[in-house]
Amino acid sequence: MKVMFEKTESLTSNKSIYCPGCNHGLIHRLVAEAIDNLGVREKAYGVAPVGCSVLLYDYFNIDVVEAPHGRAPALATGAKRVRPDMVVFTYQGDGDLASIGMSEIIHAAGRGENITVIFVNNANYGMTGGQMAPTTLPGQKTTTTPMGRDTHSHGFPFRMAELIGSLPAVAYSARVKVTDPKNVMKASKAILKAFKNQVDNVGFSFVEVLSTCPTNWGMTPVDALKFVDEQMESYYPLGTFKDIQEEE
Ligand SMILES: Cc1ncc(C[n+]2csc(CCOP(=O)(O)OP(=O)(O)O)c2C)c(N)n1
Ligand code: SF4
Repeated sequence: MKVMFEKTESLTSNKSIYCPGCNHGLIHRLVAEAIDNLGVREKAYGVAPVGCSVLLYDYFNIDVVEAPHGRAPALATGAKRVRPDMVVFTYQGDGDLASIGMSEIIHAAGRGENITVIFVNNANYGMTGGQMAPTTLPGQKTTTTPMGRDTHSHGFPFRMAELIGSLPAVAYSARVKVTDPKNVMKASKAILKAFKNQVDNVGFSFVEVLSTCPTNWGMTPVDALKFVDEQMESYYPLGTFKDIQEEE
């Protein structure tokens, strides 16, 4: 019988503690598949953030280190420079990457470190109860913006994939979503490319994945997917914002 689905080698069999309908689990799977496809499981080295994916080592069957808040790109830089043979990636939420660790990510991208960054944008601080993040949409209600994000006093959200893509030393920056099978396939390709770039020494590669947080958004998993499609994507367009291989 043809095998339609099996566990990836780079994931453990541990049960996830993510909330029902959260996209973190699916995004983990895509990262693990990329590592398996490239045959680099033994050389893979993940750097976990603060936030809901802090327990990355429970789910990935690879070496994972826990970085202090927002410092994953700095830790990944050190690891990759000491062991260039390793395949080093960070996996970060929007609070971790675009708020607490904004400086670290911009400088790592500015230096063009040969690492892979997976950025999960769910428009709020998930783990700590749904506070406003730098990515919260204008008008979006969170626990710290109960009247909705007011751009006059809270500023505008950062479009990280565009920002990173504007830096000269960056090799690849893209934004994807995982709300349906077609887009999961596109996300899978982008994540694979971001890892392959590192293996091929192409340079700093960044993939932003629009993601759900049904718990803090106060939505069903289905409505949360619709929110990504109908609200998030209009502020955060999908696409490739930098690809030096395409430019050559
Ligand atoms: C310097 C600092 N600021 C804030 C916190 C609290 N904190 C821990 S996890 C977290 C949320 C991170 O959210 P995000 O990165 O968006 O990931 P998610 O949980 O949504 O996946 C916060 C604010 C902290 N521990 N230290
Ligand atoms: S709080 Fe949000 S981001 Fe965290 S596991 Fe639950 S749904 Fe996912």
